[in-house]
Amino acid sequence: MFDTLTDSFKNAIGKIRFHDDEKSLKKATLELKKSLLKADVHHKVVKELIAVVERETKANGIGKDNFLRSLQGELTRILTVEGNQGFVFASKPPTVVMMIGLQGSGKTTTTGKLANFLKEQKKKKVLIVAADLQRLAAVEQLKQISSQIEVELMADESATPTDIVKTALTKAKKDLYDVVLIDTAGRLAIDDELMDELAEIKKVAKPDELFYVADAMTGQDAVRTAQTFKEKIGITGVILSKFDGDGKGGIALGLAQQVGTPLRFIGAGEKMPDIEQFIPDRIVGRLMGAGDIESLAEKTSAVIDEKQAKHLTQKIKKGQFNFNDFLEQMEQMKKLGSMKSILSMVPGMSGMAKQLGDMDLDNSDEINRIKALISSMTPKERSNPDLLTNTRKRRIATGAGLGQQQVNRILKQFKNAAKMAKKLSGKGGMKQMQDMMQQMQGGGFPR
Ligand SMILES: Nc1nc2c(ncn2[C@@H]2O[C@H](COP(=O)(O)OP(=O)(O)OP(=O)(O)O)[C@@H](O)[C@H]2O)c(=O)[nH]1
Ligand SMILES: [Mg+2]
Repeated sequence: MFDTLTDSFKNAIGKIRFHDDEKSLKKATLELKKSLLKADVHHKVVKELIAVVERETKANGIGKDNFLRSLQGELTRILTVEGNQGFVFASKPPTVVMMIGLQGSGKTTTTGKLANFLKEQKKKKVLIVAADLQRLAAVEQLKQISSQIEVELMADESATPTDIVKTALTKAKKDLYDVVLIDTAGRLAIDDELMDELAEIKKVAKPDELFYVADAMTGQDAVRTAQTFKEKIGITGVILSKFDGDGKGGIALGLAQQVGTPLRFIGAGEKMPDIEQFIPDRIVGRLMGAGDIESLAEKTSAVIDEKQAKHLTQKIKKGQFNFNDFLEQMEQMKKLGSMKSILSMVPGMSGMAKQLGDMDLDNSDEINRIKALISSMTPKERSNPDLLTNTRKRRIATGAGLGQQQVNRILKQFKNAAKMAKKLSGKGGMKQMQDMMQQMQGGGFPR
């Protein structure tokens, strides 16, 4: 997610040795400055960062370690501004959140993502409120999203936004909801009518949080509109959406400083799991190529059921991994979000995430072929891959619309994967895994 920035830091750090002179420091800071500007970090933010890193490194002794430490400290300082971090629950539920922003910035999608995050990772009861009654399609969109993630929605096309918010709050208190998320309407540009409507809703909702949703692809414009929304309505957090489309990523660095409001979440993808908390020291770890094990652990423990995982390991050990297990695994993987974002949290793997590109579990041809193949099997065949004789394989191939060779290839792959998993799960397997990881690394920072 932060590939370009991570590369910038790596290049700059490469210019300086463990003990070095002022000339190399100059080279390193120049490299840093150039690449930060290229990544779209605001020039004022860059200037300040460079000045501090240069001053501190000189004071502490010019060398790689001091340069790194200073850079790390400065990045954390830039990303940390006064206010809440991640999602903060009100002392008395429900926590009321109002989502605001320009048209098409991603408010509705982000509302769904947040609801999904709160439900899956924090195990909370969430109510979504459709306070965007401008367009019929807007309510329809929210209906689709909330039924997909199985979260309650409050919508009434004939009510006014303030009325529906009132009704929703009463319901939330009565039915003990933990969080109420209010999706509001957007406009192409900031106008008085919109600001009045939002102010009205705010008066009724008395939100604990006002999240401004900023489209990362609009760059510095996102910063300016955030400032205006902050002045006119007041905001307590910024969510940067469409970060997947912004190859440079610099906007995430300067945004909090420039607006003076903490960045709370980053959305990077159109799917519901594609959202991450923005916690400054964790993000700095990732920027420095050190991964973010904490976030990864949170994400996986919320999605992966420990009992089920143990059961599966047992099966793998006994060589009983079957097609049903495979389908189940795929469903769990999907809940984790994109492969790329998962890999970027693993120390030393960010480089690999870049090479891998985005493997989409819904749209990958290969995975669709495997799924088609499995759906053409009888329940017995699914739970026992050894049953697959040639006659059965031919029937399955026809059913799945695949060629005989394709079927053979996929089945062979499946067998090999199960074998490999069995091997890795056995004695010394962990060591093999680590060796494999080590070989794949080499992308991280020298430490
Ligand atoms: N690639 C990508 N697309 C996104 C992301 N967030 C939202 N989108 C897409 O952006 C488009 C607009 O998103 P919406 O959530 O409808 O935006 P909105 O702010 O609710 O728009 P209005 O209600 O019209 O003001 C949709 O096509 C979303 O799928 C993201 O993080 N990444
Ligand atoms: Mg919307």
